[in-house]
Amino acid sequence: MNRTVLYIVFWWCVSAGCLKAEDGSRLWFRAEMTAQAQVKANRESPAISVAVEELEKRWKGGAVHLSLHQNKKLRNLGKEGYVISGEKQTGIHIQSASDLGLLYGAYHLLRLQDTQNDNGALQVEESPAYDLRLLNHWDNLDGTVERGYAGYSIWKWDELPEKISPRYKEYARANASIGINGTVLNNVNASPGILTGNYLRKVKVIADILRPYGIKVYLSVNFSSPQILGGLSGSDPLDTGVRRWWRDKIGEIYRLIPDFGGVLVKANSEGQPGPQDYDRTHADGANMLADALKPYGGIVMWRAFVYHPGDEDRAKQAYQEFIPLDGKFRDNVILQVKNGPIDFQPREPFSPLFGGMKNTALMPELQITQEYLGFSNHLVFLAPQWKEFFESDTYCNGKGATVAKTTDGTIFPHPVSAIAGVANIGEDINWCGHHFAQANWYAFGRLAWNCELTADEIAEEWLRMAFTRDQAFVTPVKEMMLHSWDAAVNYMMPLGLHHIFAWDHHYGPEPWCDIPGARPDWLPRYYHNAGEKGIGFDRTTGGSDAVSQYHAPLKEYFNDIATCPEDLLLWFHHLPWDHPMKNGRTLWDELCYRYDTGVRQVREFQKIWDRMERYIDGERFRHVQSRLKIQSRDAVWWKDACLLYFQTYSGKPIPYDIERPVHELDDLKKVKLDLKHHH
Ligand code: GCV
Repeated sequence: MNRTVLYIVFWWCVSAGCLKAEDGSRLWFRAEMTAQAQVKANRESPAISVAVEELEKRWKGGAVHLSLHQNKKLRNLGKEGYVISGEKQTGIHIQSASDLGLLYGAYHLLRLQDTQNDNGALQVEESPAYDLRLLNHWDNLDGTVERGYAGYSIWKWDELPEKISPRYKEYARANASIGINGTVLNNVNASPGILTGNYLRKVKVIADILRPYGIKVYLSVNFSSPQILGGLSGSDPLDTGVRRWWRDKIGEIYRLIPDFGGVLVKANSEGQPGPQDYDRTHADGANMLADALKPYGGIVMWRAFVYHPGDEDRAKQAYQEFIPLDGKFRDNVILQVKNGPIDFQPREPFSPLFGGMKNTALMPELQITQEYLGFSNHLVFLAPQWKEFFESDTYCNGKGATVAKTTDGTIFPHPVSAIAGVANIGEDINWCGHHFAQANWYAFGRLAWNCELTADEIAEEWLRMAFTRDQAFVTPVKEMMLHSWDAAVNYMMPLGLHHIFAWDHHYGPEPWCDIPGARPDWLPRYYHNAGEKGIGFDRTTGGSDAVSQYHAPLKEYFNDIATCPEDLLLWFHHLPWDHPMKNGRTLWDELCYRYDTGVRQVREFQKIWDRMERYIDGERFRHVQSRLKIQSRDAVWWKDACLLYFQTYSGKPIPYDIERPVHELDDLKKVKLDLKHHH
């Protein structure tokens, strides 16, 4: 072919869309936008325009009618619910009592088209499990992201409000398509600067872009803002001047952003200021902000992530702090509680605050970003972890009182229900660092909408949209995803071990870590307690008694070695190395086998992945392949580090039938990664 012909072929390809880069930038929107569907709506609104446009460009079936109207059935589905009926070829009807319901209905229909083979007669009725489904960005104003592994922040504060990154709209669309309806733009370790007029004008621009997609903006606020920004002598929540400052500031925000969602607060936690600095309680602090937000319908999300160095078991402290305040919060305050009692560990029992606080609205906080799960190097699909959490029985109301039911309004009705996920989004071209980390963002949204979906269903949907519908690819890769969390727990912290990470950055093992003068509750030894006699944290009635924060009969189950789930054994018990496990092995041997299993699982993932080369694009294939190599090496690193270190106490051989260590403990102790984490 001569040059001219080549050139023509090239441009034909570009215009036909066949040269799209498979760099992950399109997320789960890889289907063509070339349809020309007939779409009609009985009303107009910015959200309806988005719905119409999405359907016109992507729906490959008969006419779609969107109708916003009120009837009993639609009202019962709530303001975001919808009904879809009809048949693909002859025509579809989407109905809702609100324009946002129509938008969600449109995305639902398109998802069916993108993931299902058969679109026969449709009869769908949906409404979300949680009212507020939020992302929390731990993004700093200087563009860095705390615990972010996908590059700098997507929020370009120095360019705003003049320059608008095209990513803001793509972000809005991706979130709306999975039902996310709110976002906290900045880090909970909050700079007071976010509340200056200068920044609020930037925030307004983002809010305006997200609004048609049904996404409200929220901000993390620094409790000392009245003092730092307002020049007051302090920030005592009961001081009239302080209260006035907040009222004025909140009023200023609502003049710019009339549908501003509210604030998120990390107070008296890890060095952040808070009401206790003035001998006031968390309720005093939260209620002050709630009063300022109330006239506008805004909410306060007050975090329960508090712990102090001292003799008390860290796992017990949030419960001790907040249970006495149960019922003392305003009705527009929601306590935001991490899934587990410590801190997003690879595996934790659920926090006993769930089911413990009966007169205060509680919202779960999940971590989408993989702070403790190999950053964006490890492939770890988190839906199985979150499902375990949602389905955990708190027994607060007899059997079947799952965490989901205690928070979604089923057992404790409160004015609003909510859930948050700490985002894994950054400016990387593929958004999340690892292509498969996108699946965690996706899964969070889907579960926040419907926590009864299975991890299997979510993985299947995502794979079909993000890669291909070919089952020769989807089936094995889905299996890999569904086992990936289990694998990570095995090679990092099996049997209930927790927090044995490297200091500060949390990438890699450092069970030996000892920093002179460091807070003991920031050191691994505090958690594993390994010694010649055994290993584990005794949280039984004879130990720290953390078990007693759970309802009966769960506390008895956890307390008794015979009934404590082995996956959480060393979370609740300190046991001798030769403690007999249910399968007849000793604890030491079982620990060795679990670490070894984790390594073998990752090697299996590599084999699965390499077989997939012919089904997908080379670009993403190679990227994931290279990350799996890192994960495999890291798994061996974890196994060797933990087993060789614990062996110095157990004094027992690593069972001879498992792979031998390939590292020397002394060498591993010298590993110091230069990874910064930004406060
Ligand atoms: C935003 C953990 C993380 C911190 C994080 C904190 C929190 O301790 O390591 O980076 O700070 O949790 O959730 O507030």
